Amino acid sequence: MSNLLHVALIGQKFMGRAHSNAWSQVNKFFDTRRKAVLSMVAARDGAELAEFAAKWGWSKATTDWRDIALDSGVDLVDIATPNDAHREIALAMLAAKKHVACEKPLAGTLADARAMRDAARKAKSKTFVWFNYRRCPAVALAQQLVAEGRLGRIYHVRATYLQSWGGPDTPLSWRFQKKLAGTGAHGDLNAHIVDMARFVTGDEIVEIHGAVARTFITEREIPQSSPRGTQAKKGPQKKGKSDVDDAVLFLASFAQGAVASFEASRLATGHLNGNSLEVNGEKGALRFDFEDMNVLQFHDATLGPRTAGWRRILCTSSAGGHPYAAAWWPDAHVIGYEHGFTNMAADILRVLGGEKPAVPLPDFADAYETQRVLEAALVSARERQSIRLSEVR
Ligand code: NAI
Ligand code: SOE
Repeated sequence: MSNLLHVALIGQKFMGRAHSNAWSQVNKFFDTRRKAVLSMVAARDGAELAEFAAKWGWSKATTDWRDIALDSGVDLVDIATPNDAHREIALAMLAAKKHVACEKPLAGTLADARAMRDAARKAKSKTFVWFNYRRCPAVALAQQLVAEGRLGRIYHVRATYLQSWGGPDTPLSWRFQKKLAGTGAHGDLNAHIVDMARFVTGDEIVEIHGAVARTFITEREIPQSSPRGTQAKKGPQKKGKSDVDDAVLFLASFAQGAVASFEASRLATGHLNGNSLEVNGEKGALRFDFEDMNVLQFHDATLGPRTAGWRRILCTSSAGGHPYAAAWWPDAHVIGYEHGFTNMAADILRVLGGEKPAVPLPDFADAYETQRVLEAALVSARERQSIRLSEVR
């Protein structure tokens, strides 16, 4: 096995930039056995692609992702395209014997996600899913503390992912179209908090007790395409159907008895990227809020009422063994959004180099379990009844 991992990326916009940054930073901060090489990038926007490749250091660029499947030099394919494209690309890359790291949600639909899980089962190569919030040191520490039994029996999981960018003035994009995205806030945001809740508790959701899915805004302006460098013409704008949920809320039970609530919204005025999780157990409680992402709050109930209380742990101490802290800066020199992706790239390199990741990585089988929970919540909302996960295969 070569100590180099040749990476190809598909998609060059939001996640394309985040992943390019991760792959280009990872060898500088982490001493992994295997090193990333930025080999090829593919995306639809041919006019911007050469500039993007040069800026981020990708050696080759193509507007046809199939070129990557044909390139025997590529070891790992990183999929950062809209959800509807995940399945076709992942299946082609697994067939071409590439490792695959796919963006979340695994797919827009359960059927696509199942096909991806099944293909990964048969493949010799490895799969990964970019549930990046697992790799915030505070979330990784939460997972470790629960696994060590510091919370004891878990009673409650309370998770919300609140944003407000999806108001009526936001134009139509793939994110609002069912055929491209699958769902709206649900697959986009609940996917993250369901993954985080499963990851931190190490437990599985077995029943959805009830759910509500709401589309508040049913049509949006179609953005007018304009030649590069010119303004789009003003005038009456055409509207298109916005047919995904803007918010989905649901209640659930975990196998070991904990009860849980999940809420995702793109219309939660006052919240920009409020991804938060609280877990309450018999011996203590934990809470995380991405808008203060370096901090894990821990309440150690075993201390007794005299000294127990919420403790604010700044998860930046390498001496304290905080996950990923040793790779970055001295204590309290905090990290940001992009570091979660670099931490994930490091763990992918570790796994593919025969080393242990800092904390477990989700693969297609794992992400399929999250997708089943999402599907069960949608069925529960549609049928106005509780759904056992065993009914969703
Ligand atoms: P975007 O719209 O900003 O970029 C999509 C890119 O995919 C564009 O470069 C486009 O040219 C390319 N593309 C689309 N269809 C393609 C095809 N058939 N072949 C090749 N390239 C194609 O989308 P964004 O926000 O980057 O989202 C991409 C994926 O990442 C989605 O699955 C989304 O859910 C996920 N995502 C995950 C985040 C996270 O926190 N982990 C954050 C944002 C997005
Ligand atoms: C938009 O809602 C978005 O970019 C999601 O797509 C991401 O997954 C989330 O992490 C941040 O918000």
